[in-house]
Amino acid sequence: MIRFLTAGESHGKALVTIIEGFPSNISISKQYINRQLKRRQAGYGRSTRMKIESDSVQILSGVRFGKTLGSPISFVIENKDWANWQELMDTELSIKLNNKITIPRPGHADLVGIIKYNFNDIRNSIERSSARETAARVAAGSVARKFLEGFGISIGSYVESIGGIYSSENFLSRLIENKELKKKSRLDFSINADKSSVRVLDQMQEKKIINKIKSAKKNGDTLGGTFIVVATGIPVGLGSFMHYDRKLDADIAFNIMSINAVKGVEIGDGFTSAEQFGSKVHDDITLGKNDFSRSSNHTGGIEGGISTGLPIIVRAAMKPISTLSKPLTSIDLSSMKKVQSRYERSDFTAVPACAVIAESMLAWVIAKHFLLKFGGDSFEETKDNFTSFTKKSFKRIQKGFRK
Ligand code: EPS
Repeated sequence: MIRFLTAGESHGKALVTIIEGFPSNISISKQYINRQLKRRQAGYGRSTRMKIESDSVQILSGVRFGKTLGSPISFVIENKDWANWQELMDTELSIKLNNKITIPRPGHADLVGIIKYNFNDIRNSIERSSARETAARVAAGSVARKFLEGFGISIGSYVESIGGIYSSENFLSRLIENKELKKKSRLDFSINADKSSVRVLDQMQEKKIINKIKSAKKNGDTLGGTFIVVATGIPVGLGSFMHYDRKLDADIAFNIMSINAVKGVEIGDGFTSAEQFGSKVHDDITLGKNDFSRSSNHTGGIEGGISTGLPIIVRAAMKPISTLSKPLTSIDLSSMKKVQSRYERSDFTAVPACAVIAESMLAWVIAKHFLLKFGGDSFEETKDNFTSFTKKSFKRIQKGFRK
């Protein structure tokens, strides 16, 4: 079973990732991971912090001559901004702070964090709850992504809406109706989304969104949005209905919901399907040359907690960033009086980045269930197991049911 841990505070020295459980002989390079880190940093509406950071990974262990060893893989991503925070984030000094943070920002982890951990400075809540940590997750997800690419699995995303501004074209319904993604492993829409400063697929929509972000900035406000993540080239049989915690859709929902500020996750056309007759929702089973398929993909590629072989389609909602320069109401903990909330440098929107982080988390979950199904200590062994199953499973069913 693969697992990863991250460590690091937003303005501490660095972020650390430790990954365990991948087979040996997966090709991986610093450049490959850095490309994903760069995608995560992009997007109109980020804070000036993104001008300071240019995330790049140092591989400390688990890789030799560009291939995984099967041993724990560890990465470090430096926080360049640490140079400006050294004294405030020192691990040993015990300085008397004049600038302790005493006013919790509504919507953030500030208040719940200090109560839970008994802190006397809100800075201690802010640092680890910051979405800066997601850079370390993208590093982990990049190893999963590279591994899956070796089996023809691709993962991509696009932003569906920001601040309630959608495209006039419903690309998601085309995905669900199976009218896109004819080629198994190319996600052209994701490549196109990368060309947009807010990762949308429609230029008119992009213009409207940028104007809305500008007006949010002017008014000291922030915006959230929705995004779609898709994985193609998935074999049948990832996940299981045997136990609640082995269901692929449940695990995806957990992993996507774990991303900072994500408040909703949907697989396929989850919420709209609740309004329809069953005849409009369930996907007819069809027969290909050597496999089964479906006429449409309302289930988002998962039935009974198991992958169907069709693209996995996930939609998620990110709430607006909680730090507003237009103050909300809070309580100053040093006086216990009602005050206006404080402002700290922040993003105005981070939906484009969130979609890239969600790609990494989806890659991670799929790699996890892929290895649970196919196992293997080396990439070659996993490949043998995978090839044997995908070649033989359909034939076994044909033979087993033949009268
Ligand atoms: C974040 C606040 C901002 C973001 C940060 C997440 O950082 P700062 O407080 O230093 O301006 O830019 O995101 C990142 C640094 C990043 O790399 O994504 C927050 O409060 O979650």
